[in-house]
Amino acid sequence: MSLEKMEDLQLEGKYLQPETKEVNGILMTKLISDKWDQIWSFQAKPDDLLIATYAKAGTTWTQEIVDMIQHDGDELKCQRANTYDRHPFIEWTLPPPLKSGLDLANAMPSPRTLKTHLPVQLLPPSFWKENCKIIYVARNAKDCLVSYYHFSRMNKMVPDPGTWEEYIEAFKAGKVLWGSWYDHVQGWWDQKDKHRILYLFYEDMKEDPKREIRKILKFLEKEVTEEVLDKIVYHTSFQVMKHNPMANYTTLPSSIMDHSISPFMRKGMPGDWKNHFTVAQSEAFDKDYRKKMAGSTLTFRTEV
Ligand code: PPS
Repeated sequence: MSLEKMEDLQLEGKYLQPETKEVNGILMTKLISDKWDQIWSFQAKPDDLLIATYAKAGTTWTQEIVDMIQHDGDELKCQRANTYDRHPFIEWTLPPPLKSGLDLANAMPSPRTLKTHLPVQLLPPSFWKENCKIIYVARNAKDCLVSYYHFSRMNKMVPDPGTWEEYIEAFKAGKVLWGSWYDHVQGWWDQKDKHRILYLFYEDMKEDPKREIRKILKFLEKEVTEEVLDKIVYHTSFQVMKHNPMANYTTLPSSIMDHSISPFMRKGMPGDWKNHFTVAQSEAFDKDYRKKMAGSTLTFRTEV
């Protein structure tokens, strides 16, 4: 997509601070909602690999790991394009002439690696029909919330988050783009043994990236030497990705993502929620969390 074009459209007020509109009860941008029939009928192919996450759960990190695996640890090949052009974000819709996720995906030769934040019930059915491999990454709710809050402050393509207090309530109520975190992580968890889904946790990736990358290698039926594995760990570390313009979203105009408000690669660690929640906010959040996740076998670590 042309950055000048994006800025032109932004000046015309065409898509910044977007309107929202629900799809089957899930909050989306109006642009996504209006295009929903086309998104729902997206044709997946058997050799597509899908990286699915709730927003801010470690999508970009996983995309970089997968790309490095697919390119045998050649970091220069992985710098061929921005993350969002290497791996189309299938539901992400921008006004023409900007390219939407569907346009990019449909134009991409196979095998494709795709990204989505859709809750499991909204995944286009062709992914199930074609039995595609899916990597799902989950991150604990409080760190997701913090990351999403700062992202919503710096990214003019998503709604303004309001105050911190307001945002906590919106997140708890699932009144944020892509809906409820609780339903998302649980919905995908319930499907993980019925389909080809590798369910990973951000906290585990942070604790032992090599161990988690080995899981991805096995899932993708790929083998690399120990030397290549070390290269993948290094080039997908937070510190290295933070300075990689093809992975850190800094090539977008600052009128769209303003990294001076909060960088996309912000902290990259579990437990940062402690620097944001007051004790009272944390207790209230935990109480509500226990109710929403009651009976679930899914557990998260909130620090490592
Ligand atoms: S998005 O916009 O939904 O695709 O965002 P997403 O990539 O899922 O999440 C962004 C958060 O992931 C952190 N990040 C990383 N953490 C650890 N290691 C690596 N390599 C890494 N790359 C990205 C990023 O910093 C965001 O988290 P916060 O907590 O805001 O720092």
